[in-house]
Amino acid sequence: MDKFRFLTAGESHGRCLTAIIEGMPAGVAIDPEFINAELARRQQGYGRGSRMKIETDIVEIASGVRFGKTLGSPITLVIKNNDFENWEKIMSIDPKDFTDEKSFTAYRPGHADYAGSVKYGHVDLRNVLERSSARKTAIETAVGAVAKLFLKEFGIEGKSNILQIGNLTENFQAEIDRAKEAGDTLGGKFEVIYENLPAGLGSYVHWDRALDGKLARALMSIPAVKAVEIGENPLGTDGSRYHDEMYSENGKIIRKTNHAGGIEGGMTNGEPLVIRAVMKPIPTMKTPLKTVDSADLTETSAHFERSDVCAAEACAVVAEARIACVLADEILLKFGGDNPEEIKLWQKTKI
Ligand code: EPS
Repeated sequence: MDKFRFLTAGESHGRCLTAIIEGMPAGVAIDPEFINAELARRQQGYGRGSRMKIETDIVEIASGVRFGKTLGSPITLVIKNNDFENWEKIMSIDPKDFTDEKSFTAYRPGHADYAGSVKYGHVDLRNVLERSSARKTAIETAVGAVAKLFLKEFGIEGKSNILQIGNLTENFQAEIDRAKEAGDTLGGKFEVIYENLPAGLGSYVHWDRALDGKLARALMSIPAVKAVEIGENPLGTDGSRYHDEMYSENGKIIRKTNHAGGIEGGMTNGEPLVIRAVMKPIPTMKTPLKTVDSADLTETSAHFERSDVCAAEACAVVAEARIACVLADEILLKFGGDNPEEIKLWQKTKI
């Protein structure tokens, strides 16, 4: 991300989650209620765990916005963790407060615990859990909501749909109830669709400018996402059916299909962007998996505190946010400009 940049910070049970966004032009309308509505969407979905009953994620905008419009300066976002009041001592920055209450050493297979402890030399796996937790996707959703408000200035909007939970393409709730009863978890598949994109975002000239590559990276780095697919699954389809034929109508090029999902040659082609992703089942499980204790290498059961049974609906909202950030960056890369009026000049051209 070259022009729309951001950094996030914050632990799952720390004081707060924070982001600084840099590169947002001036004059973009920012409605905190829209950001909060996106945060609420991320907290919902059938199968979420008890942490969501504690949190009501609300954004505080601490810089970069005045009287409802961006200033062009860095935007600071903060989301308070309500649960921090129960964890203040455990998450203290002061060595005098040391406690091993809430420490754990039984790796959760499938989570970051083992590789994270090897990498950073943490003995207490809590030190890995706190940042590897999907809790950080709350602040990413807030950043994505700011990107969505920027895209809205140009009529670009996104949405998502759940396609599959576990093995099922309908009756998701019964499947989630079954997994919950068994102390198990479920993954899922979802799609994200963005409409009204101009043709020519991304590029074919170099691998790191290809938009499909940037989108895949943005989605694959969401915790638990294991596969990304743009457009229709091309396996088992002849080229004559797969590719979207072109027609001319009233001086405009039109397509009757969109199997390519709006991307050709690493660039948007003006059709809706359709991107699908698969989330694996959450690895923090009530009926724990077999594992090894890092302290003495004895076989034991994996750590369990609390978890979601299925977070695919939340993951889809996070994916919308990540894609919004990539698209905001691409609009700025292609059209530049320091305020929406300058950027909108492209809409007067025939792209
Ligand atoms: C999450 C907050 C976490 C988990 C979940 C996602 O809160 P806690 O660990 O306090 O219950 O509910 O994260 C995971 C299951 C995980 O393994 O990372 C959130 O805000 O989305």
